[in-house]
Amino acid sequence: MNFIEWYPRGYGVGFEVSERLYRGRSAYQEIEVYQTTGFGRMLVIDGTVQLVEEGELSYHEPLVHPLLLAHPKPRRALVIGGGDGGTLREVLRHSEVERAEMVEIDPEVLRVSGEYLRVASELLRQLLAGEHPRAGLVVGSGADYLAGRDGEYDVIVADSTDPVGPAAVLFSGEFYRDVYRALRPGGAYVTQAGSVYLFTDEFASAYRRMRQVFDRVWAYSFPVIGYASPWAFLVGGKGGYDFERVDLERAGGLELEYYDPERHATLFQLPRGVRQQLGG
Ligand code: AG3
Repeated sequence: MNFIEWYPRGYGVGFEVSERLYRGRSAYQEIEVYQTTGFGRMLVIDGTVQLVEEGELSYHEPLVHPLLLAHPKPRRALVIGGGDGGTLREVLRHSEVERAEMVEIDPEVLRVSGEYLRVASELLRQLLAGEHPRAGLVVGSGADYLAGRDGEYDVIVADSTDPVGPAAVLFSGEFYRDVYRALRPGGAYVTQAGSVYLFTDEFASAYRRMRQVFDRVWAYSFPVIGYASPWAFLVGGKGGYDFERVDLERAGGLELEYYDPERHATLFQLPRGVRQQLGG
């Protein structure tokens, strides 16, 4: 049996699966968990692959660590979405982070991830019980949570589904303005931004929208297991934040498997045509 996620133009990304372990409809979306034969369990939302257990680090590492290693002291962190817990788990590996919050809109994603996936089940249990010493959980809309906040966070990480459905608001100019205001001076924001080749228009328009709001914007990509790769990411900086300079000493303690801080500059390699579409 196969599970295939269909992207535009008949491009598919698939896994051989032995069974479906869960399927349910929450107030926001359809959630499924499959057993793949080669990559552990797989979380699928509205037919799109969110992660495979044996490969999720190829997404969570390049999403979280470049942003935090380029910040001199990321003390306060916010994760928007990421209800499986993988993004917050990576954020908390940075000992500079004194306090992190996760705002997830869909309690069913938290429950199903905790029950079926070995991504961050102990972390999710602690969050749901309000027992984590450095992290807190808010069940609600990230956009509502951020509106009106001013200068509170050093780093904000958005780990959302694609820019259609419940996450569309997280790619709007209004949301980017709220993010910018919520950052402390020298702070920065990162978001996943879709498939470089298959969602190029969405990627390019999110890039341009972010450029209207942030002081500096960087586009980068990484090959992610389970997604139509390379996958795009966008960083928006406030004030003097410099995404091109990472702290290699701090990086040394992280024992990374995919993202290589020594070769940080390779993140910025984008196909020539895509660069042109972004506008140079
Ligand atoms: N967040 C979703 C990434 C987007 C996947 N899109 C797709 N397959 N079309 C991943 C959640 C992992 N914490």
